[in-house]
Amino acid sequence: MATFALPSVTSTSRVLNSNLASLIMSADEAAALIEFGTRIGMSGFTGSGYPKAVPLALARLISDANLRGQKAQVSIFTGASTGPELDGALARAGGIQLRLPYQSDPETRKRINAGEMEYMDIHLGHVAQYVENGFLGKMDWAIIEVTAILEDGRLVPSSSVGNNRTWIEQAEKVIIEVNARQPAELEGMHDIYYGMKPPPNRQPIPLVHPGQKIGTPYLHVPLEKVAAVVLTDSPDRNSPFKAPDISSRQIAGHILEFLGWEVKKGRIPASLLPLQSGVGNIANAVLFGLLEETKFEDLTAYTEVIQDGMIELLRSGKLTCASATAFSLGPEMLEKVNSEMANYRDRIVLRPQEISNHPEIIRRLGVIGMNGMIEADIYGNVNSTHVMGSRIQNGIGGSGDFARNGYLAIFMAPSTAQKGDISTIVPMVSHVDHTEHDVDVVVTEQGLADLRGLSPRQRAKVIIENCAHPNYRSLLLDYQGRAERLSFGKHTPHLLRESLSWHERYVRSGRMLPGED
Ligand code: 0RQ
Repeated sequence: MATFALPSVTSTSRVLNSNLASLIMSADEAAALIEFGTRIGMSGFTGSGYPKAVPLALARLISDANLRGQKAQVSIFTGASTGPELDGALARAGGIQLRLPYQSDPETRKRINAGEMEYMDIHLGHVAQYVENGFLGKMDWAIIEVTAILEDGRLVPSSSVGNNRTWIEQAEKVIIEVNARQPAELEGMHDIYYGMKPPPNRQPIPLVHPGQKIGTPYLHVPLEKVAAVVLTDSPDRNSPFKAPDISSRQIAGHILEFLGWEVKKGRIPASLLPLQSGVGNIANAVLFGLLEETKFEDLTAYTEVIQDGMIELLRSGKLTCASATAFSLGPEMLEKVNSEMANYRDRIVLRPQEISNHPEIIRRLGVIGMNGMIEADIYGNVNSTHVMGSRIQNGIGGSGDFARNGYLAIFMAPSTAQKGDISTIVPMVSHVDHTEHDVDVVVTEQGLADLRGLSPRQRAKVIIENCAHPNYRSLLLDYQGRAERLSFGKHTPHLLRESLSWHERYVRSGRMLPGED
């Protein structure tokens, strides 16, 4: 069971609507309203803006019920990953039947990979319409963290927007957590678009600049749907970013040099095109690299998460505006940003994830997508999610939304993992998230492979020469040479019995390199 204490809060100053104020109750009372077996849409995106009290109380109820021999579980849908009080507590209680669309919690990951929990890994930009189309069944509950409730009942969103509009609209009943720890200055930073009609009546989304606002700063909730209001006072939880190591700095350096060439060739302006940067330390290192780079000015971002590096870019004035669906800050930066939130209100826009990740807008703006990967193969297929083809790490997140639809899809990773026992450049990926058709550039600390305009055999040469670690380069060249001679077809040459043998060897012996095994 979880070890976190429930926050004790009595302040009602952020609940200005008297009807909703009359529904204030404890997290335990609110959790007791939820029936087991239900489908719950919760707020939360990469450790920001997730409900922090009711999920914990629900995990306790589930744990008690399971101890009594009852099989108590719920299905949890969110924006993306959350925090230990949500994913961690509910997973530990054995309380999650189905989880989607993205997670990064160690306990949840363990249970998914043990086959004890169902997990659907969905493009983040698809979730709202999947639910609205009815593909995922009826939503029973929405549990949404907000910053405040206004007199007329409108909700001031908190540090993430995610799928909150959809959960509130689709769920039968709503529980609102009002978190006094979220800065009141968040009011005005959000842009909730309510203009999305279902096909065949869908209209163009009128967004042509990353900083533009096309909706309203507030979430609307039909007051009769609200079953409970719970007061909290807990911080968002995000793991600190590691200081960029040599390998991340080298990867960042290759990308910046490449973008510099693109500017020189006149293909993109010196302000680049709107940047999208994925989760993780390497993505953050690229942003820090941009900070030191003098060639680029007046940058913009159209992305999912505002990380530490992006805040530094905003502070320096290099980045003029950033559009996202959530903050995703390390603990120190979180404190700093929360204390000066008003400074960012005109330069940061937080939107629903169906808009931050919308293909129409990403294509229109020409976003440069930079995302981490688990592995790439010699033809440019990318695996972002599954270690050795079967063990999920996090999920595809928004990487596919940006890779397929952006101006440039860049995938990056160190050339080896697990102290060199794994090559991240392999003959054939063990799971495919981004096909060769969606990948423009592969980068490791060894170098960068620009795959645009190359046939599969040409791509293989560039990826092996530029990106593979020297310990694996000759093995890859040997594979590719033999495949070119012996393959059934010569367009994308493969030796089928051998193509996944590196993974098979690792699973068997703990190393991809051939040895005495
Ligand atoms: O394992 O934690 O046990 O040390 O994977 O890898 O190198 O720390 O890199 O934090 O940037 O994560 C792809 C997972 C990279 C991430 C991935 C092991 C490695 C380590 C983490 P340890 P690193 P990062 C927008 C976009 C998909 C979602 C996405 C990710 C751990 O970038 O989840 O892009 N991307 N969203 O050792 C075995 C390999 C490995 C490997 C790495 N080939 N084999 N293990 N690891 N490569 C944001 C959102 O959508 C929310």
